[in-house]
Amino acid sequence: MKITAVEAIPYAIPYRKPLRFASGEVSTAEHVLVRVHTDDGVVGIADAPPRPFTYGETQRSVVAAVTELFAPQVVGTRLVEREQVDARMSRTVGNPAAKSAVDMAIWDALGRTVGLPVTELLGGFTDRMRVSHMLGFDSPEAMVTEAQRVRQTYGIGTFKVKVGRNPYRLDVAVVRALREHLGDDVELYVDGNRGWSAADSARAMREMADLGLLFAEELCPADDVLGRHWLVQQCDVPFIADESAVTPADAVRELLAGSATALSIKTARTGFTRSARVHHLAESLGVESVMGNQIDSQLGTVCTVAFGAAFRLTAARAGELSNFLDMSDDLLTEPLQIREGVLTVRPGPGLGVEIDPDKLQRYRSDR
Ligand code: MUC
Ligand code: MG
Repeated sequence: MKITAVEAIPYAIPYRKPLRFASGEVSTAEHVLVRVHTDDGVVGIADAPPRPFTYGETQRSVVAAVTELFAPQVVGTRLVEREQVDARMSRTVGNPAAKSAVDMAIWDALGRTVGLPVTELLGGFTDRMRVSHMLGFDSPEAMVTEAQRVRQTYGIGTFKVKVGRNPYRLDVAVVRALREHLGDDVELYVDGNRGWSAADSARAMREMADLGLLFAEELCPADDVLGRHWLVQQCDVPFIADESAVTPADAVRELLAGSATALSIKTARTGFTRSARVHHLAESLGVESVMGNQIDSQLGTVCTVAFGAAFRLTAARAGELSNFLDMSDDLLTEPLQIREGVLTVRPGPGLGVEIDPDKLQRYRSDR
C-alpha cells in the first residue's frame, strides 16, 4: 500500500476539430498521464489536462510540478493517507491539474488494491450519468448541425453552449437557433468563460429570457466584483461559478458574496478528495452543482463520471462527459461508449480502465 514512485508522462493527441471558447482554443490534447506505483506492484492512473489560459499550467509545468514538487511529498505515504497527501500538496497554492492527477491516481491505486471501484469508495449513489455536450464557437448553422448530429448519434439531450463573444448578439443568435431547431425537449445552458462585461451579460440574458435556459456559467469575470454581484442578483437561473471557484474556499467566497448561485465541479481541477469537499459544500449550502469538463480525455471523463455518479446531487444533472468524442484517438484499451445520452461507470476495481501501451508509446512526447 506504500507509494514508491510517481511518473508524469506528457503526450499529445490531435483533435479532429478545434474547440473554441471565449478564453482560448484547443486543437491538440497536450496532457500528462500520471502513474502512481506502490510496493505491492499496483499502478494507479489519472490524466492532467493543463489549461494555460485559465490556470497558468502548461504540459511542461505539470510534469515539473508532479515530479519535482509533489512526488517527493507523496512517496512513502500509504494509499489510505489521502488527507496527509492533500495537506502536503495544499501547501502549494496553484497547480490544480497536477495536484488533482496525483490525488486521483492514488484513489485508483487504492481501489485496485482493495478490489473496489473508486465510485463506490466515494459514495456509490448510482452507476451512470446523463451526458451534456459542449458546443464551441461557430456559426448558428454549424452549431445547430453539430448539436443535431450529437443528439442523433449519441442520444444526448443537454447542451452547454459556449458564449462570451463580442458583440454578444452573435451568441444570442446561436442559442435562439438551437432552441428553434432542437425544440423544447433539450436542455440548454450557456458558459461565457468571462468573455462578456456584466452589462452585456445582463442584456444577453434578458434577450434569451424566453429560451428556457437551465443555467448561466461564468458570463463575466468574478473580479468585476460589484458588476458580477449586480448581474447574479438579477439572473433568474442559477449562475455557475467555474474558473472563479478553483478551490473549496473560492467556492464558499463566491457563494457567500452573492457572485454565484451554483458550482461547477471538475475532477481535473479538484481531484476526488477536494471535489468531495466542494460537493459537500454545495449540498450543505443548498446549491446546484454540475460535473464540468476541463476538455477531458477519456481517462479524465472516466474520473468525472466516477465522481458524478457517486453522489445524489451531482448525478441529478447531466455531466459534461463527451468532449473526448472530438479527439482523433485516446490512450484507453477500450473506448468509452455513450448510449442513449448516458455514460456508465466502468465496473472493476479502481477506475476500471487500462492504458494501451502501444498507444502511449505512439503519443508520448518525452522520447
Ligand atoms: C468550461 O467549462 O469552461 C474551457 C476551458 C476549461 O478549462 O474548461 C472548458 C470548459
Ligand atoms: Mg466553464
